Amino acid sequence: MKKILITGGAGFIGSHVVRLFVKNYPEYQIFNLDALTYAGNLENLKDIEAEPNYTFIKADIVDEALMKDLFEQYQFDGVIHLAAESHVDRSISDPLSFIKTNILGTVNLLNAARAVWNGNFEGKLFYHISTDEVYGSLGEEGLFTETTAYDPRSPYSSSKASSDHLVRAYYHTYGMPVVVSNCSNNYGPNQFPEKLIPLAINNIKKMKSIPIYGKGENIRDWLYVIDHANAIDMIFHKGTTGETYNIGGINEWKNIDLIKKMCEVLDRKLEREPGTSASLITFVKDRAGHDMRYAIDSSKLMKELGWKPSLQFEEGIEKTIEWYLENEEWMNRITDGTYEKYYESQYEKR
Ligand code: NAD
Ligand code: TDX
Repeated sequence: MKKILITGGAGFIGSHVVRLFVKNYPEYQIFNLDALTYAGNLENLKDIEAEPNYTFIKADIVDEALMKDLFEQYQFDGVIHLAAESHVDRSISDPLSFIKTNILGTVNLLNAARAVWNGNFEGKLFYHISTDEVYGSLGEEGLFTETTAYDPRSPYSSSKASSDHLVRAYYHTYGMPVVVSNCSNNYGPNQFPEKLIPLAINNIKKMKSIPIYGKGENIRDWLYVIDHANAIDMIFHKGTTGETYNIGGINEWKNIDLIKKMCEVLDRKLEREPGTSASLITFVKDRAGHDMRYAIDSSKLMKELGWKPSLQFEEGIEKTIEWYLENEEWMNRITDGTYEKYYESQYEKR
């Protein structure tokens, strides 16, 4: 039985990847390694926690000795590495924790895998999950491709760029089989409400103001999280070693238009007068170094592996909003005192 280590599996994207692998691959033993930071939530996996091919390991990837011990103990065959500090605003207030987890943590995993695999790479793979933010910021035209030069501009994206380079360095230097994918903004169930979409849903529901940075003109490409998980499955199984794959939704939205669209859907679902939710929109001080536009060319993944996004955005955002409205308890449990403190520190001075 193959042993697959998925890091960060209690987080937003990781939880969908763990569920997909546990359900679709009974022939694999899936190990979910997660430190359970503020962003990690085992409630995201309660439907699969009793499955015989699922094991949870609470551990911090920054702990070098522990990573070595765990690799020796379990002899993992494959790694899908998602654990990271993932929020740009937090990276602006506290860059060091991003350097520790995203750079040192990744190197600890690479070293632990290298020590245990010991040059015998048959059937082994280290798959690093990364972001389109490593490519920097686009103007009105153009798309990021796999050959776009790296130009990260936030502590978060710089730490992810660094980890991408290190993963590729282990391929070139030690011959370790690796693959990297860089994806655009994900949305869907289980996302922590520090990110724009769940934050806006939560605020609209509670009739709190919706903070839009700057003029709301920044553009993001949004992909439904299950489509990302499906792409990860394909790349893990059929991707070419040493290659990079870009993953995107072909779905660009200006922040303000996205929020207006969500306000319409929420007015309808919450049976409010049209325009009620949009009245909560509040323009606030911009994010420092705010990247203007991200847009991804995923044609390599589409042509080589036959992937395509399964959901139109209209359907995806309806499903997402429904999920958050139906899972009020999930939201209430994570927006506790700690979240309130974070929210005040980020937004009271904007
Ligand atoms: P998330 O913040 O929701 O989850 C991160 C998970 O990693 C959490 O469960 C957390 O507990 C765990 N973690 C953090 N530090 C750890 C440590 N030191 N040791 C072990 N576990 C630790 O993040 P996400 O949005 O699900 O993103 C997952 C990955 O995908 C990240 O690598 C991120 O850079 C990448 N990514 C995210 C997006 C997006 O839109 N969210 C897009 C492209 C790529
Ligand atoms: O309150 C807000 N108001 C606002 O206008 C927040 C939280 C965000 N924004 C803007 C900033 C961005 O232009 O909305 C856009 C989306 O912001 P986030 O949800 O914070 O995502 P982003 O910064 O684009 O990064 C996300 O996509 C790439 C993830 O957080 C990263 O982990 C991923 O790599």
